[in-house]
Amino acid sequence: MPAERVLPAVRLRAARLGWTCLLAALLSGCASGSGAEPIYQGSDAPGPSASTEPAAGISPSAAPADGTLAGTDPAGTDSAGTDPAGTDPADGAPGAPASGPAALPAVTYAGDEVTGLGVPWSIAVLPDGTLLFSDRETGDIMRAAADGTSLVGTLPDAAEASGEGGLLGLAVAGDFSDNPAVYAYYTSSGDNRVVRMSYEDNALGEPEEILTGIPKGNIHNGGRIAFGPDSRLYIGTGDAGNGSNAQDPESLGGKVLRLAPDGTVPTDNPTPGSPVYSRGHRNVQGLAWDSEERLWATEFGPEVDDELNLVVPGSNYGWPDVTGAPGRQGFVDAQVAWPSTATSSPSGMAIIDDTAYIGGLRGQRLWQVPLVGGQAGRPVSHFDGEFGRLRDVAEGSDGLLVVTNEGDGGARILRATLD
Ligand SMILES: [Ca+2]
Repeated sequence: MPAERVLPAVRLRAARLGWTCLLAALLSGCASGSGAEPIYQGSDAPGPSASTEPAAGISPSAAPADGTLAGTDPAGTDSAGTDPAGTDPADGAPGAPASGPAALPAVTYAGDEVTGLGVPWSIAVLPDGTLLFSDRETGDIMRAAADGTSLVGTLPDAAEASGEGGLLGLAVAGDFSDNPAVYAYYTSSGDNRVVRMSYEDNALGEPEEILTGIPKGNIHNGGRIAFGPDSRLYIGTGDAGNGSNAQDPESLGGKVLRLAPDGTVPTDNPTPGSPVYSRGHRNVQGLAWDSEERLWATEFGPEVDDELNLVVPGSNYGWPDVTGAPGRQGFVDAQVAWPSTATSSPSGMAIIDDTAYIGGLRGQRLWQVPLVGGQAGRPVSHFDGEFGRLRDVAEGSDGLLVVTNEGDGGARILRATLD
């Protein structure tokens, strides 16, 4: 199944190379075009893109040539990679809009929403604007609203987790107003799991198991959960420190999973009866959808090749066999591969107006990535080092909400406007 899904994409990209090379050859000769990895030809779309990215922290020397923008804009060749679709309107890319590139919104820090936090990991925004956020170490789920901040519930066994585990992702469904419930992903004594709790009068009910048996480890526990535009619950997991989990179709580790809100497996999942939606992931901590309802996911790489992936159901994203965008048959290349985890470690992500906003942990910066027609453009960074590690990003009532992750009371949720 993966091969069937992947090959058409490769063909599409190969078709674009004609355009790419025509343009790129004028600039730099379409260097690797005839090699085994035609896919990210356009990445070197060289000069122009680099010019948009002086502050991004992608090492300038590495940026153009090493696949930083892996496959980001095979069609692109365009400046900033923002215009892949625009350059190849005839390529038949599904859903590719004909609109051209637009300047990326300016991102401006606009104050703190909540301060003095412990180890916040995830935020969920309720329809009335109330914020819920999790604390990884205490297992607390807190509420922040105009009338103050309060505790709405605790998952005590999450607090016993060690390493990177604990209370991780939170999510609320689109029908929250009719069926108020909060979903949480946490590390228990024996596994990682997803539970649902009713939410009434600013308090959570007893947790009900939605999915159990996700492998746990000291590292790579994944943990992001989000409801898609299809009202399904998507779950980003990690390999729990064992790379083979990611390729094992029977393991829930190293996957993007998809479930109905009640925990049952949707009949239209790629593999009947399996929650596995895509595999070959190392540690997924960001999930969000663009305007065409395409799912994007971030994951941590091993020192190199932090990734932003366009998730195609049933596909294989390579870990642990490959990382980044090597163009290996049977694996889907990352659309963005940051050459060093020192500049990224991409965690939570929000997509607003087809621009992704990604919190960088080790990189201590907010990455902004244009997404056009299912292709990522060149990342631009903001807040480099200003607020420490950035753990999660969500869309707020007026721009972004960003969770910082300094620990020891130094963490906060800040606001940023997009203009
Ligand atoms: Ca990968």
